[in-house]
Amino acid sequence: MTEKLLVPDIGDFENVEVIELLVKEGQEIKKSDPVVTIESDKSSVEIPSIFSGKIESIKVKVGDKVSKGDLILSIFKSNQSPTTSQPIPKDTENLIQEAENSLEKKQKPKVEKKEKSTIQVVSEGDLDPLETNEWLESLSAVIEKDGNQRAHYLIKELINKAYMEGANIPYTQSTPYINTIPVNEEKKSNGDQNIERRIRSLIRWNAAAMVVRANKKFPELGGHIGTFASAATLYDVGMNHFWRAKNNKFGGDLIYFQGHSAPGMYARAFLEGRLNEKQLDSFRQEVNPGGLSSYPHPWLMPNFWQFPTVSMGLGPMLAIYQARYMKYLINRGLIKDEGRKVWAFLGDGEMDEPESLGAIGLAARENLDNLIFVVNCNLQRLDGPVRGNGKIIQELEGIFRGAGWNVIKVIWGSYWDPLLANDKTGHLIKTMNETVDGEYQAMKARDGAYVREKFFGKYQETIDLVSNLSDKDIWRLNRGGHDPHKVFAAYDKASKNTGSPTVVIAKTIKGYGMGKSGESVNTTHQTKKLDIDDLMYYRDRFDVPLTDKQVKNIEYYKPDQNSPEVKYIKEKRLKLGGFIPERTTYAKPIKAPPKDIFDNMKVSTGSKEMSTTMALVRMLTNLLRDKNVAPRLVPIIPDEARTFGMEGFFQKIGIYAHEGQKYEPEDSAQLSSYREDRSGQVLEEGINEAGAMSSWIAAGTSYTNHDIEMIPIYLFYSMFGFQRIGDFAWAGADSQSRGFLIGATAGRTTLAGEGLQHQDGHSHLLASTIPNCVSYDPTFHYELAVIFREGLRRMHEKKENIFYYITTMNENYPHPAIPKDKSCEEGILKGMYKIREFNKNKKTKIQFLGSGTILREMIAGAEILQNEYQIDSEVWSITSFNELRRDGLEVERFNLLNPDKEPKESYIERSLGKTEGPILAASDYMRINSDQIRPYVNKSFYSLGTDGFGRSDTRKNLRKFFEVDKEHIVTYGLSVLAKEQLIASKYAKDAIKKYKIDTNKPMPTKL
Ligand SMILES: Cc1ncc(C[n+]2csc(CCOP(=O)(O)OP(=O)(O)O)c2C)c(N)n1
Ligand SMILES: [Mg+2]
Repeated sequence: MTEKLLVPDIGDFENVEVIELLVKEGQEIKKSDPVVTIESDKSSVEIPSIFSGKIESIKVKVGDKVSKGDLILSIFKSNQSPTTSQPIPKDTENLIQEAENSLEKKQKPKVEKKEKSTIQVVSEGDLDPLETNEWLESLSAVIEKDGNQRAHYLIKELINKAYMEGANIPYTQSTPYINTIPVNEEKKSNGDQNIERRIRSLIRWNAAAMVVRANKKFPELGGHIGTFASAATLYDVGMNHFWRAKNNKFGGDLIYFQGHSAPGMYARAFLEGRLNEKQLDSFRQEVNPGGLSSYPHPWLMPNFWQFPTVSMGLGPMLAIYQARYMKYLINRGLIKDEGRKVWAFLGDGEMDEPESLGAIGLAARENLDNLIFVVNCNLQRLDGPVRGNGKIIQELEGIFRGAGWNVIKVIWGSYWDPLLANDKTGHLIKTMNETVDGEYQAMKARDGAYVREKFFGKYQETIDLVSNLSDKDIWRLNRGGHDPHKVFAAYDKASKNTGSPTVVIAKTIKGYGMGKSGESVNTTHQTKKLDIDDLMYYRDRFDVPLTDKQVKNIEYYKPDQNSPEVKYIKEKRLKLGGFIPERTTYAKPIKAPPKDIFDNMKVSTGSKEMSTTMALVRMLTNLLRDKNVAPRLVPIIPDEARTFGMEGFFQKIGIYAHEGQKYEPEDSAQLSSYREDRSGQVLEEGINEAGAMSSWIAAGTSYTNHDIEMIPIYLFYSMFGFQRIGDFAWAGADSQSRGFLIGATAGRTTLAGEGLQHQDGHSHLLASTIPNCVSYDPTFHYELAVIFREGLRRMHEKKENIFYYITTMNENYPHPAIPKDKSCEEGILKGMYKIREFNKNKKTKIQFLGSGTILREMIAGAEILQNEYQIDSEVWSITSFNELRRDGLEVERFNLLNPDKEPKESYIERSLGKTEGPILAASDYMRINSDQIRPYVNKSFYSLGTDGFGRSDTRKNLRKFFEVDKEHIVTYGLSVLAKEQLIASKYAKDAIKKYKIDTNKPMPTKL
């Protein structure tokens, strides 16, 4: 039977132009196949068929204007019954099935019989201790009989009841200052503890030795001993028992190492035979090949480090978004769910960075049970205690628990277990709760006698508790993060947790084992030199088998390849699939789409006006039809899809949502309805540039972390790009991310109404500071097409480790066809090409260099000059001042270093060398943007730009204010020619008068 396909509800738009017919009469199509593309003045969107069948007749043609309810085509419907939901891709279906099968069946938890113990709480403010005790005994009985879950349930019900009865319950997120995992639930490691301790000692020694040796040779090099000294056990347990490497059978766990603990990772790699002594001796000396970088830097050690973490606060966010991205790939059916984990090691001081905690809500919301944070709470940062007057562990527990994380505190080591078991009155826990971090730190800088006095001495009950312990015994009472048993148990639980991310909060001692020189003292962080006595102490503290002479020489200790230690360490790693960290890539390239996919961007739009942002979105819609590129595109937007006209993507490729869509969206009847989907492709990040950038980095490094090349394209307001997330961009560059950053609604005068904080006049300058960022400021749609395709080719086909920053604007104007000149494409990519020549008068000439939308002002100015002042000109489209400068710099350097050779010509010289007249350059950015190329021009050079604060107004007024409109271009052009003595100054004066230019107006930078 014949059905009619009508224009669906397209929201607020009417009379929208048909810009493409995607089907032909007689063609068989399936339900959901796109049939036409329509375009409003803001966005373009494909209309999908709601029937399967053969097209009988098409009722619209390109250029027609359509509205809701108009007939598009009629179709002879096949019998295939329409389905209401999108079919799930095969891979995804299998994955979901697998995941569901692997879900543990919910069972009533088995209750282990354990020794009866009554919970003890000591509180001075207790009105009726007997009554309290009865309640506590009841609770203990419940725990004993029905387990923790039941106890939790009852407590929750009690709180709810009290709340309903009007009691204002003070809510507390933190638990007593003891380990989360009770002793009887600790999973025991099957490792050989003696040999693991010896290995750990050697790693500790070698890590410290490499820092001390480097600083002995070159004191300026610096380095850190204290961080790794506090974290060695946390790393070793992971390395020996938990972290699975990438190999041909498994994708590998991803470990974000704390930046300052890098020496420990090198020291382990040395024992594993991956690094040699010479390399350790080149720690922090990277200029000559073979040096080891100060911190984890994939750019400098591309086969070793995976994640740059040393700029504190980036690691936590990057890890969260990495874990989320991993789930995204799984849910889209692009990688298998192998139970891989993301581990991030963080400092307790680092947790003060707003970014560190900034995304923990997302981690819980997205149920990232593939994510484990380990916060090394050595209680100190660089200058002093993290929370001298409080307790960082308790604070973090509250924050993470409140956000929905699974929290595992590892506070006390095994030596404390008997004491806690004997704490029948609860005074030990009370003391633990009451003691603040400043005291805990001070105690570990002293000795056992001091701890007895200051800690146990607070109550008679605690004095009694340790009365049979010597001061030495008290000193040996260890912290959880230094106890491999406790750490193992915590990691084991963390790895098995489902449904939420886990944070392991481990208490350690900064500079553990460094003795007087640096253990738990405020200066620990910066200790990089140890004198002989300190080294001897360190050796003895960890039983490192070195002679005094070897210690004096600060020799490394490397056991023989056949020693039990080396065999053990290698065996453990072999069992876990290989070495960590290691950075490899086996991703296949993505073939760049054929040039013709961009053909519609190379013809003139005639009188039709559009913005480059819209042209870009159109281009992406085209790319989504390329079978190689389409599945790999990762569009990322921080709540700006509608601003950029991208709402058509919601229906077409869906918004990623791990829970799918549990509600019928308000706009469900509309073509661009807000569609969330478990296998959705768009990452809609909310108002969260840092998160969006972290997603971009995760996707841009997918080729190495997941062995699949992906094409992230992150669109943002250009002002909220580099300026907002500059440090992430730098980390993305270090990570060798590949992908596109799109600074949309760009320009100081082009984004008219938004005003000072929105109007961008410098993002290109910020982009230029990143060496592997290639940036462009195109004006016309064909320029954008040429640049984008080349980006796809260079990054994703040829695998160059660069990324692209392209600005697009929201000003609508007609776009011409690409010039016929064959060298035009080369020029677009190099940074400049001649777009217009005005030579009617054959007298005086000026060269105009224009960029972005200001190029159009220049073309208009050049026309006025020719027609009204008989001045000829050549107008050059500058697609990238940044790229031109890079080329100029390189050529100049070559020429200076090769004085005897024929000098090379920069691209700028090649383009402008033979032209006549002075140069006037302008862009919608600060003058320094175009000034960048001044040294390579060898001609009189002047520039205009938008220096100063933006403000809201019309584009016309803004351009007048910043003096980049066509009238100012004409006037300044005449003035430049007068200054160069090519014309009389009266023409410039006339123009000033004619255009009512106020010569007394202060510089816009002062307004
Ligand atoms: C963004 C940033 N700011 C400052 C620093 C300098 N810095 C390096 S380590 C450090 C203290 C780190 O303390 P913490 O996070 O507790 O780590 P720990 O060494 O104690 O494990 C500081 C301030 C940095 N690396 N990054
Ligand atoms: Mg610290």
